Amino acid sequence: MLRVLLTGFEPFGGDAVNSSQETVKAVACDEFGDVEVLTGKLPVSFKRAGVAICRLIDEIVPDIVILLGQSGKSDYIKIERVALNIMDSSKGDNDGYAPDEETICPYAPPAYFTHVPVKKFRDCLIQRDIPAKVSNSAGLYVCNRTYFAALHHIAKTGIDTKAVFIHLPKISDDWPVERLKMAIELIIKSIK
Ligand code: PCA
Repeated sequence: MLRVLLTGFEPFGGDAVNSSQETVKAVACDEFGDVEVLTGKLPVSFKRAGVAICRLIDEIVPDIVILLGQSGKSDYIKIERVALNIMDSSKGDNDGYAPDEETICPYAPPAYFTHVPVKKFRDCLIQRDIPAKVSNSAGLYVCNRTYFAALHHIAKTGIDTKAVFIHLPKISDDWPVERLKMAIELIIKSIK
């Protein structure tokens, strides 16, 4: 049985919903046979999101963590390859915290790469006409911070868990929740 931890974020930046959390809720309703999907909701907070994801990983000890986030400006799905050891934001998070080129963890490497096959994930979406690209920067906001926390925690503890971050477009006519859900389910099925 493959154990998947799937997380989304609460809304931020004045939006009423976050496409990542809506997708998590939609995927959670489905059955996957021999895949167990456990879910979590993360705060859009530089200070609290890292602790929250590490706690979920410790509790669930999944084979793979799929972190979802919303990328407002994107009209395709982005499979994120890298997490950088830096946070920066002029507009601030949901706590009003706005780090200015701050290091996330002083004793950690400058970056972590995911161990998942990012091109394989991208291709399984493109084959089904779902626009997707590999991205080499998850930004410097809370998503990157959370991705870094997950990859650093996995490296530090030595557990046999993989992690990947996937940025989703906002929900729209082109991107209804059903389509986002289908994309994430295709990726989950490709892991087996
Ligand atoms: N997107 C933001 C944080 C939460 C989310 O869904 C980001 O890209 O950092």
